[in-house]
Amino acid sequence: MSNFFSNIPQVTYEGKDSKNPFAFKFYDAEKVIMGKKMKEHLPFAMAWWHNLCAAGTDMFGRDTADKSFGAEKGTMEHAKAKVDAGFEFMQKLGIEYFCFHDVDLVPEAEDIKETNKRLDEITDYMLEKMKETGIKCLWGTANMFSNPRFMSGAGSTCSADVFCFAAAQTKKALELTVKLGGKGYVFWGGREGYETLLNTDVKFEQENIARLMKMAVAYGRSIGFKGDFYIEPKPKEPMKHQYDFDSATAIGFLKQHGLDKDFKINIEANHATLAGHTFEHELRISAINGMLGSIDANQGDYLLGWDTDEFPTDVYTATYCMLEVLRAGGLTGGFNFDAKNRRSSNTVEDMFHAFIMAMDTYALGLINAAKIIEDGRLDAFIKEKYQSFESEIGQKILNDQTSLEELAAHAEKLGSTKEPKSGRQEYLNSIINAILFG
Ligand code: XLS
Ligand code: NI
Ligand code: NI
Repeated sequence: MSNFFSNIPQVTYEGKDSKNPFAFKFYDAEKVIMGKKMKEHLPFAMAWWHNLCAAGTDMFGRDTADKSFGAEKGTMEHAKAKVDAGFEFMQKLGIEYFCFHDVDLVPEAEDIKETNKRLDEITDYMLEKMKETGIKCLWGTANMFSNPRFMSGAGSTCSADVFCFAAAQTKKALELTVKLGGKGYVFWGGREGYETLLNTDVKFEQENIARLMKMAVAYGRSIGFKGDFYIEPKPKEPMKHQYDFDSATAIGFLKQHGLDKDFKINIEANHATLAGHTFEHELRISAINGMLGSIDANQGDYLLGWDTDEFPTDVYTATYCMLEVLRAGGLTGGFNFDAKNRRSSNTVEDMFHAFIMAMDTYALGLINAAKIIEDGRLDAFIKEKYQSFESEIGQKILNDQTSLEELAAHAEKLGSTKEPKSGRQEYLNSIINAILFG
């Protein structure tokens, strides 16, 4: 076991009165809520890219954090040091899963054959660590947006050769995901979109993305991948128009191309708000379509119009998220912290503070959501709101046993009618506050 974090103690639950900065105040892994342990409700995952690779570089300045982990960057020694550091980090926090892109793991070589060799080597090493620690892979993916060859997209590229590189990376990343026992495989289409219609054949590009996904399903299943494929919707950034705008758009696309049996949605909180939706809206749309798969648990900033990938601190949002997750019967995937420290929080301690805060936020969300469900007033209100559909005419509508003519005759008989029941939004908000803070 490495000790990059020797000055950080094992992080355990100490309760809300604890002043220990390296203890959970709300996340109590073994505590049972609604019949399941907290750690089962909340399979947390570490994002390899943010936690072990990103070091604070932004458009205006270079790295502020040291993520060398004692090795020279760009070497396989560094790749291994990241594995050591990553597993030590996850163990200290009791995080049971990680997520990765292919090129998070190793320095990308000029020649794809060499990159693949490096990937084989590093995943052998990761497998050893996984056996030692019991830590598992939540999902894998291929980074098909950083390399300049993907400047005009991966599946949506205008170059048949580049399309082959996208296929090669997808193939390899699927093999690695299977090798590491990943539960899911993600497509986040960062460059799958366009800037202007003046140079873009949208239909052509979308059909090619579907072709790539179909081949991925066929190959994945042929090598024993039993998990879910995911689309991770995002409306924009880096592209102006991204094809996977939001959950509803992605679900429509999957159904159109017959991919809906193999795919679910990986919903990122920050992407939801960029699409002009609440996080819980995206979760609900996926859930009612049977496609609530996994979550990238971060948050954005309402003052900023891009993917700030902040660690989640908003307890209301976490509560509404967990309400959706509990009502849907849980996730088949998990909660990946696709989040990074702020640029000026640049120490090892900050890495831990971020995860402790984020895990506590979701623990609070879970505790609150369970209270709301157990309280029952919200569910009872919604049930009552639609009660008129229990009437004779309501039942006819629900059972598709009527027609516009019959309904029109019914309306005419009524002549005029009262408006529907009040939505009582403010009253319901006050119930939520009373449950959260009472
Ligand atoms: C970028 C995405 C990305 C995916 C994985 O905005 O969130 O990090 O989660 O490719
Ligand atoms: Ni993400
Ligand atoms: Ni994102």
